[in-house]
Amino acid sequence: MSDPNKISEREVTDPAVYFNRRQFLQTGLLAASAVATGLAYRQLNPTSTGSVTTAPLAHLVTPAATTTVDNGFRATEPPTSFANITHYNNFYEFSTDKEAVAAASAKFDTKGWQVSVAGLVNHPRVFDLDDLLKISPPEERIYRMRCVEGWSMVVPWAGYSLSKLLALVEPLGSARYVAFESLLDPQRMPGQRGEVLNWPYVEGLRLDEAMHPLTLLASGLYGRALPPQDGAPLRLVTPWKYGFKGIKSIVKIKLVAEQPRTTWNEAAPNEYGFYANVNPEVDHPRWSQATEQPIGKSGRQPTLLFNGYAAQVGHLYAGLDLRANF
Ligand SMILES: Nc1nc2c(c(=O)[nH]1)N[C@H]1C(S)=C(S)[C@@H](COP(=O)(O)O)O[C@H]1N2
Ligand SMILES: [Mo]
Repeated sequence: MSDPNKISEREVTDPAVYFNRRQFLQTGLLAASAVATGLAYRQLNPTSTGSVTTAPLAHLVTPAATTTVDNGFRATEPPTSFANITHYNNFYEFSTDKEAVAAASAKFDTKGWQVSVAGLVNHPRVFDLDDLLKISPPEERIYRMRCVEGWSMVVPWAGYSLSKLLALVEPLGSARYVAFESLLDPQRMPGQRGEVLNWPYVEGLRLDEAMHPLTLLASGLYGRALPPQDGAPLRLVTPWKYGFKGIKSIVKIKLVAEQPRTTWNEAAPNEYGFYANVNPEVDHPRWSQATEQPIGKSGRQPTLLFNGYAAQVGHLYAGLDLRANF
C-alpha cells in the first residue's frame, strides 16, 4: 500500500490512489480521468487491502464536489495511513489494547443491522441499514481526530451529515438532546464480557450540535465501508470533540428532553465531561491537553481549540463556561 502521508494534496481526494499506487500508475489514463471526474472507484479499487476486506463504497461524493476547507469538511493535513487508522483503535467492546482491536473484531458480522431512531420525533422508525444509507450518498469528509489520551489522526471518512437523518424523522419542539447507543451483544463483542465500562456504550449531543453540518454519520473511510475496528457499520464523528464522543456500531438514536448519560462521563465524571470539546487550555486531571502526538509522525504538535474547528462551531458555545462545561 502507498503511504498516504507522503502523497500530494490532490491525491488525497481520490480513494483509488490510497489503495494501490502501482495499479493507479498501470491504469494510466483511465485512472487519471477517474481522478478528474470522481468516477470509476469501483473498477480501480482492489477488493481487499491487507487484512481489511470491506467493500468499496459506490457513489462516493468527493470533497471537490461538496466541500471546502472553509466549511471544515476537508482538512488540509494529509490523512493518517490506512494501516494506522485500522490498527490503532479504541473499541473497548473488543479489546482495551489498541493494537489488538483489529484482530479481535475481524470477524464481527453486521448482517441484518438495524438502527432505531425514536423518542421525541414525529416519525419514529427502525431502519434497515441499507435504507438508512440511502438517505443521502456518502460524502468524503477529511477530518482531524483528537483522542482525549493525547494522540491524533486525520481520517478520510465517508458519510452524510446526521442532520439529514434527523430532518427525516422530524424532531419535536421538546427534543433538546440526541442519545446514541452501541450494540450490546457479548457473544459478538467479547470485551462486553468484562466490566471495564458500563455496557452498552452510550453517548449524546445537544440537538444543535447534532444538527451541525460537521456532525457526520459515518459509514466508511478511505472510500470503503467502515472496517469493524472503526465502528462498522455506522458510527458518529464529531471532529471538534474528543474521539470518545464518536460512538461506534450504533443501533439506537433517541431524541430526548434531558441531557443523556454518557459512558466515559459515568466511568470518571471528573475526567470526562458531557461536552468533551477539544480544548488545549482545559487539561485532563492527569495530563496536559496542550499538545498531541499525530500517529505516524514524529514530534508532538499544538492542540487547537475545538480541534481547529472554532470558526465552524465556536458559536454553539457562546456564553458557555468551557472550563465548567468540559
Ligand atoms: N462503542 C464504542 N465507541 C467508541 C469507543 C469504544 O470503546 N466503544 N472508543 C472511542 C474512543 S476513546 C475513540 S478515540 C474513538 C476511536 O476511533 P477509531 O478507533 O476509529 O480511531 O472511538 C470512540 N468510540
Ligand atoms: Mo479516545
